[in-house]
Amino acid sequence: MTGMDKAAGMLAAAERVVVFTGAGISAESGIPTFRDALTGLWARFDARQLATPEAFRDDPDLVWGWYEWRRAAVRRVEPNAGHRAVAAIERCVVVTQNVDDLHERAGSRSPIHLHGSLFEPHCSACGLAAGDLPEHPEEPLGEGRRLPPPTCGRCGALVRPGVVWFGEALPTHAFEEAVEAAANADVLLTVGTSGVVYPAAEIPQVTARLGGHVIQINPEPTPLDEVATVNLTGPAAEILPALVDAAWPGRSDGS
Ligand code: BV8
Ligand code: ZN
Repeated sequence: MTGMDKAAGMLAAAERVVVFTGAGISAESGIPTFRDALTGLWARFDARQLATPEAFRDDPDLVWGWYEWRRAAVRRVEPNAGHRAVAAIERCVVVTQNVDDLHERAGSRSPIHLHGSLFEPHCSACGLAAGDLPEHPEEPLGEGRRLPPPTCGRCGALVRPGVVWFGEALPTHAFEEAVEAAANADVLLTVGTSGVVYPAAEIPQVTARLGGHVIQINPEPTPLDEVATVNLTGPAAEILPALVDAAWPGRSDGS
């Protein structure tokens, strides 16, 4: 029996399924992963240096420009067959570390965003949601530009990206919901994450600890190999449709 057959059998028999995703599921839509080297204006940085409150405090225009460049990039791409296969898994709970909206645009209803979203900027002081941001006429923003963040309509402080930076707490409700779903899952698919950022990387481990099966989909080994019942090695846009088709023939749109 191949790993795919084993995984498909587990998935078909599961009552409660969680799909836990990282940047790798958006790679085939053309969105660089977090570990991909940064380019252009930000080439001299590691993403982990820029995705911090300190970086925004020290150079808000550089950091805001990076997030606006990423937001514009997401708006220009489409969900891929991996996102669509996840949306074809009925009643699954999607828990994502990604800040893009590709799961939603593929049809997954209310994915849990552990690290926030590019589309929910808010005031860095009073938290007021910043509403719709201006689209940048020069889209695509070439290799990006420094951009001054907008200021809050209520208190005048700088608007910041609606993401969780390193050193910041995850949204409590989202994390509790994710842990609860992972604890009750018969099967958790972990897709396209390097499994090194905490506490998000705890999620697949919760399922494994409580007796659920973890199926990992990734082209390369990660620390989550330790807790995976099955490792399906390869790209998400190829493996996920094949897995959904094997579990429920004809359900994924396969493309
Ligand atoms: C917290 C949003 C406490 C922003 C992100 C030491 C010092 C300081 C902190 C720490 C430390 N040790 C531990 C910590 C905690 C820290 C942490 O874990 N650091 C790591 C680096 C060790 N965590 C935090 O700071 C968290 N907060 O701990 O707060 C606290 C508590 C109370 C009160 C106050 C504070 C917050 C972490 C959240 C950071 N924000 N994102 C933004 O996007 O800009 S994290 C960011 O990186 C992503 O969101 C993602 O979650 C994470 C990892 O990225 P992945 O998604 O895994 O992507 P990656 O690029 O790493 O890997 C891609 C994978 O895809 C690879 O495996 C690749 O093989 C695979 N792949 C490639 N192509 C494909 C594919 N897979 C499938 N198909 C393909 N085609
Ligand atoms: Zn404000």
